[in-house]
Amino acid sequence: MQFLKLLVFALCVLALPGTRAAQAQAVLEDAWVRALPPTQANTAAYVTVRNLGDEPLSISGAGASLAASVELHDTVEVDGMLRMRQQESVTVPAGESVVFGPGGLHLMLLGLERMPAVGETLELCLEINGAPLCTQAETRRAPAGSGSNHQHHH
Ligand SMILES: [Cu+2]
Repeated sequence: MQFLKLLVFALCVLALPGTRAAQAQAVLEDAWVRALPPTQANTAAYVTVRNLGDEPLSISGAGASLAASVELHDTVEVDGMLRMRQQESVTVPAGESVVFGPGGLHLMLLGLERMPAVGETLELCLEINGAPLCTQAETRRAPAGSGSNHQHHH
């Protein structure tokens, strides 16, 4: 009888829909912000989003300290030119990871109050299944050869 109660309890917890369950599934790793010259008003941030659960996660927005807004961008090649395309949302399949990194998907920090200094940490938040999940992102210079000349024109 005791076992049955426990089982029912466990099933109820597992069945909790939506936000809290989704949050527990998502892990943000290796977040960083690209340092650019202080004259730039925009920059990019990168992070790896791991989905530990067995349901897909949907990233539908983002925010960061110092930035007026943050957009989800992908980088696509059009006629030999790299262009950025805004994404409405990014899906992280069950049990997989999505990497926001130089030359691919990235988080576009727009309208910065000021460019963060190398070593400075910003709070970076992703909206995952409708609820914010935040991490600390350190500002770094992009490693050589990782598309550091890639300019963000819109
Ligand atoms: Cu961009």
